[in-house]
Amino acid sequence: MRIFRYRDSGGLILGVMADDGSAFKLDEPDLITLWKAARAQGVMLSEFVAERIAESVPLSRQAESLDLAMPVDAPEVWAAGVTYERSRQARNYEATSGRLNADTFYDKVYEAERPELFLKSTAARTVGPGEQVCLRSDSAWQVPEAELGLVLDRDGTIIGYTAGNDMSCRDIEGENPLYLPQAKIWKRSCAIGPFIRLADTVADPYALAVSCRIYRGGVKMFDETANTGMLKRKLDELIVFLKRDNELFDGTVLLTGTCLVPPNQFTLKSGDRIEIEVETIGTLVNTAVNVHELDTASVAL
Ligand code: DO4
Ligand code: MG
Repeated sequence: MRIFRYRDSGGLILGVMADDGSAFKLDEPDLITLWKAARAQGVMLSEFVAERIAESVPLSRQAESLDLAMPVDAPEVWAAGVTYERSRQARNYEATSGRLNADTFYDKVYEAERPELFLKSTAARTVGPGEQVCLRSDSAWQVPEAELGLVLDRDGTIIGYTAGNDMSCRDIEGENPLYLPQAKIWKRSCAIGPFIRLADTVADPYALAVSCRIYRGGVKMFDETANTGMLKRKLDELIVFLKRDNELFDGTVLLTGTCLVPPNQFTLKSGDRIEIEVETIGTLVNTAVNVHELDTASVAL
């Protein structure tokens, strides 16, 4: 069961896609209101939504053909780093000018009890499906990072799972790790969506294929798939550290780290189409543009 939002003439509408693919409109304005209503009744969110579906007529269109929007207004997006071996290798490469097997702080954080967690984005910097993500003007080595996203409530309970893109500048981070905020945070450097699969309908979050595809002028430049089974950390472990002495807000998204990195020679260019797919959750599609080319009037691809 997957939650989404779509635009129609009346504004943003909350919807749910049932397992057979049929889509339904929900009366609640957003996921958090829905979550609270299920909690107030003491039932699982999927049960609560299933009852609604049973009483409703499906929409005449498939969810994918609607004008999909960001599925939740995440007040903050946090991200975990170096949670996969592939990310550790890539970070070591960029930090040591290719001298692999160097013992770096990335090796240390990969093994340490405390995970790397950083504030990735705020609501105003995060975009949804079909929207443009931006390329920094002072970086010559930029990549998307395909990541499983956890949608959390204020207690750190996982409401659902989504797909996320942690846009990253490898040259800026590689030059000096203290530049991490600049390598990670700028205008439209984070995308999430389009679907949130309800947590209580995911049998095993450690068995999801994650794919990243990049197209340039219709030509596929990168296409790889990994699996959340390769995650070094447990999701609960990441949440425990995120919550520690910290205040979380309903709808916070925690990206769990990338398991896919394009070849070292690759950098994103303006016009590239980025597809990030998480198995059973959905495919997030965005186009990269230079900041000065941003088309704020256009939200759909
Ligand atoms: O250490 C820097 C960030 C790494 C990261 O974003 C990732 O592993 O996904
Ligand atoms: Mg990342």
